[in-house]
Amino acid sequence: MSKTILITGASSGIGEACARHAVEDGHRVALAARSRDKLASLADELGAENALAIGCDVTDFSEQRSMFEQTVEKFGSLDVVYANAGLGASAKGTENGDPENFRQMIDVNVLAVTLTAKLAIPHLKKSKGHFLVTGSRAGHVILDGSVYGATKWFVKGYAKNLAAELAGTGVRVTSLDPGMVDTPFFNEEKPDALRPDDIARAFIYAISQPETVHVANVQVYPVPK
Ligand code: NJP
Repeated sequence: MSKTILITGASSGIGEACARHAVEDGHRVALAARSRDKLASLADELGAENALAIGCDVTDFSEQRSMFEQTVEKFGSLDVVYANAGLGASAKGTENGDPENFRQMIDVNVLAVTLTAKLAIPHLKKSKGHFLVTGSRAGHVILDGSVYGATKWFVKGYAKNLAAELAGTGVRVTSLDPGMVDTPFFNEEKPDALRPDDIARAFIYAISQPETVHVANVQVYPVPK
């Protein structure tokens, strides 16, 4: 069945790859991020009937509200919402970390995810839809002093709490937890890392299950060396 899918952080990396795979699979996508130019050229490539570019800073609740309004106005309904926007640490650990970077990570990786979920719920209850969020391997392991890692521990716990709140509504919640992926998230290339397409296949797997199947968590890691 063709679905309407809203993806935050769709201007590069994992979100962009998920959007491409979704359209290849016959779905329609609303693409959200701050980089309007990148979104516009991706939407162009995917076709105006399949894709809508929406400039949105996810830390701003009113911009997110407008993102949902624009999506439903164009496509009529909303089946899948993927809270994928996120950013990493500018330095390792807490002692050497930059307080402004701590604030940005918490705003985007934690607060914005809760805002996306809050706004998604009424739409997803109507469609018996699916909420996904990008966690991380960093939310499963101890990384010395890592504020980034702790934001992803939040994501792991929050996805479970949200699934519990939505039990009985037909809405499913999935946290999608990658290991290292070669994306602009890093300032240098990561040849041994996963590719964004590897995560996009997991995304498609999660949203393609029958209504009776809840994929609660998908962990996708590079094969250990
Ligand atoms: O990184 P990147 P990934 N408002 O930098 C957007 C997690 N993860 O695809 O606003 C709206 O290519 C930004 O768009 P823009 C990671 O924590 C990654 O790797 O235009 N959007 C861009 O589209 C994150 O949750 C790895 O700058 C905002 C996107 O976020 C997710 O994967 C491993 C925004 C980031 O794309 C996608 O990251 C792992 C804002 N305020 C988890 N701020 C990995 N790469 O190894 C940022 O375990 N964005």
